[in-house]
Amino acid sequence: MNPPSTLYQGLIERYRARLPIASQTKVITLCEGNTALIPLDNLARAVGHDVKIYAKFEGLNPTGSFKDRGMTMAVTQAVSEGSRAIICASTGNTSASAAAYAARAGIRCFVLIPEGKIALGKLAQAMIQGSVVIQIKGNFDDGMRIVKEMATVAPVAIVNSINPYRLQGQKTAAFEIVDVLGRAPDYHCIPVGNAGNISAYWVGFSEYAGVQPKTAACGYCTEYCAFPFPAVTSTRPVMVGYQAAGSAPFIAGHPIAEPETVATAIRIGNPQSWDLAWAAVRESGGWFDSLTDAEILAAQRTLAATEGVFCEPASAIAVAGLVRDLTRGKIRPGSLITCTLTGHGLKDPDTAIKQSGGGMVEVPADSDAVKRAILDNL
Ligand code: AN7
Repeated sequence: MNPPSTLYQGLIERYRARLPIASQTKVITLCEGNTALIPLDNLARAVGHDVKIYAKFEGLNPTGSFKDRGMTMAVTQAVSEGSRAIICASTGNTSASAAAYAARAGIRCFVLIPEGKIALGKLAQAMIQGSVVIQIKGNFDDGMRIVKEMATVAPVAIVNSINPYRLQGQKTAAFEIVDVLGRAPDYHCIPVGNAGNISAYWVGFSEYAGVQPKTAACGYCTEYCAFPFPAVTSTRPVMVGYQAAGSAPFIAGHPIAEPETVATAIRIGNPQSWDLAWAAVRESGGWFDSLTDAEILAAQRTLAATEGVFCEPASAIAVAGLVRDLTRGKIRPGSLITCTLTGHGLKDPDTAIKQSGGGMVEVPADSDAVKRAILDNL
């Protein structure tokens, strides 16, 4: 029986005409994408500039991060090529997403994670979704190096963002932003780790403007979808990428051997999409910058406490960065700004509880005590 025509069937169905996928291919989907674009009016008011800020809340994807956009494409492609197993290195979210799509497709999934440096929620996802979790005594970059080797010695398909289908799926977030706003934003602010997502957004914004990005080696497949696509809008945003200070190779200008940050999702020293990300920033007239862990955590808190939007630390860096750049005048007043909140706050409950300042009032189980607690805190 066909699904009802009103059912949202995921981003491949929605944007099929712009994706490299054959019509007969069986799609592996969890109905990812179509995430909310949430106005951050309290935040804009607090900054005091005449700006409109929207958050693309990618934590609302089925496994709680933007990775699902790329994973539906990568796993669909891998299965269509006959793969029976996939593999990835991960700081957490990629493993959670890969495990979910592999479960859905009925294939094996191997994930390499850095020992002790992955948020609890992500580990729980990878484990219960039946992937083989391989914890290495090393960091993400070590894992990435080993995964690339494994693909040459074992029948496993890599689903990290070096897989071009990943970026093709992830570019749809930019499409959705333009579709909802009716135009491209003036600035798009985004966290940068392995640098796939900033590259994918640039491809998406460029395609919608009818422009092929100069460095388009990200999975264009002329067989199923080739330029020129019809333009939907005439402009592209300035792309701004933010990194954690202890893990900021794009600021240093070279890989970092021992990256460190509380935002474990972006604890990456040797980004694989180095050239693509630089191309996105240069072509768009944008920039990279870094923020300290304290600034990242403060932004996570502010966003949760003043907008009710709970994202993970790595995502909050986009808000921390855009507020600072607005204050400094790098982002012009009057602008339309979008930012990507890449993952849900529930991914990393430990960090949230630790930094919420023990906001709990303990009282005996009687109504007088509770009443006092209420009146004291009104
Ligand atoms: C929440 O899961 O690399 O710059 O292995 O989980 O495209 O790498 C995660 C990356 C930002 C950075 N925000 O995106 C992984 C992994 C969150 C993330 C990033 C990640 P890229």
